[in-house]
Amino acid sequence: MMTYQETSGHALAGVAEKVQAGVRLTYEDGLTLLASRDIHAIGRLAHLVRTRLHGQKVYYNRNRHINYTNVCALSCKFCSFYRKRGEEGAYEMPVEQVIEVAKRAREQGATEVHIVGGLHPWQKFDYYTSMLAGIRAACPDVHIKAFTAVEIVHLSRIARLSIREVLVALREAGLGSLPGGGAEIFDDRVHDEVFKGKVREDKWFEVHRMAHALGIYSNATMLYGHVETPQERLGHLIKLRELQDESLAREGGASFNCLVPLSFIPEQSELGALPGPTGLSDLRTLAISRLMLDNVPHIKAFWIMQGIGLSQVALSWGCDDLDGTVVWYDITKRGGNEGKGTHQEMTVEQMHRVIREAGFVPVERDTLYREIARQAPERQ
Ligand code: V47
Repeated sequence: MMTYQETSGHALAGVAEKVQAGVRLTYEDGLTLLASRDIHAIGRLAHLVRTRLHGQKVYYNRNRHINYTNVCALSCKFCSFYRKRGEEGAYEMPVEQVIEVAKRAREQGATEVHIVGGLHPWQKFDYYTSMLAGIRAACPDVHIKAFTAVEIVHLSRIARLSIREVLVALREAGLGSLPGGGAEIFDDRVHDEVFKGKVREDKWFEVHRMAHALGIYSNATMLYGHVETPQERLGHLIKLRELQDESLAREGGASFNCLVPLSFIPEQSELGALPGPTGLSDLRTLAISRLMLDNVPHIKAFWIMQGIGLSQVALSWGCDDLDGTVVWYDITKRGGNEGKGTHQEMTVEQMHRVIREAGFVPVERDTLYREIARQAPERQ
């Protein structure tokens, strides 16, 4: 039997044959990949799959992340973002401020706002619907990707509505799609050790299953490189693959657009003593995500997490998307947490340079991965 320490070249050749033939990989194949020392062979296989799907294209979008509050009822150990109300650094954006930011982003060329925040204990449901309706009215052509599954469950509790009713109400107010956050690692052991108090995987899946049934597209994430084992990472990917199979089989429904593997940043979190993933572990995880999730079209290297340099390399390790221009991001900040790290931006020019230099063709996309053609390059 194969153990985690040893993968023979022969075993990897068996997996390579399957990938070349387009055959779905099993959990055991995933273990073989995880245990292999041949990181370059894994990269080549992932590159084969991403090239089959997307040729030389690398997608990016012009977006603006808006974190409307860092006040959160939860205290997840991996998170350095949350504050308790009244604590130094705690903030809550009024609806008007969120709308203003969206308007400014639109003026600068953004096609998407990505809105997520903490689980605010006292904010009423109409705060969220007014936020969406206000943005919709002020910038009708901006796609609103908002609220993780964890926030959706929180809203269903405060509004005393079912998950279905919350999603329908949010969509009526302007919601376009759901981001993938809050998934972390789908495993009860990891849940209880690192994010006890947060909804478990059943609720995360219930929200995304319902969204897909309602025709609302969504993304998925995986937070890796903390206390989870490689096997638990693999289990996470396979659970996502199963829901995607189900969603794709439903006529007229929606599905996952992409997986965003999030590289754990220990700085300033309660898990600050952990070393965090290395570059090779990032590349291996991204590549194996590409290989295991044969039914999810896009794998995103979110440059905020993996860093611009490694994200550029990741484009040859299975990734076809860099996310966006971002501009402002408060959930994780490299190099300290004193409020200085929130301006995190890649301009369109930088995006093109990074992609071209890696040998790919930059393609601007909208949230649903439709290509956008612009007359002349615009600055953001
Ligand atoms: O759910 C929190 C993660 C997520 C840390 O859908 C951390 O397109 C690393 O989900 N180190 C929110 N990660 C971000 C997110 C996301 C980002 C970009 C694109 C999309 C998308 C979704 O950030 C949380 C959590 O898993 N996170 N703390 C940390 N210390």
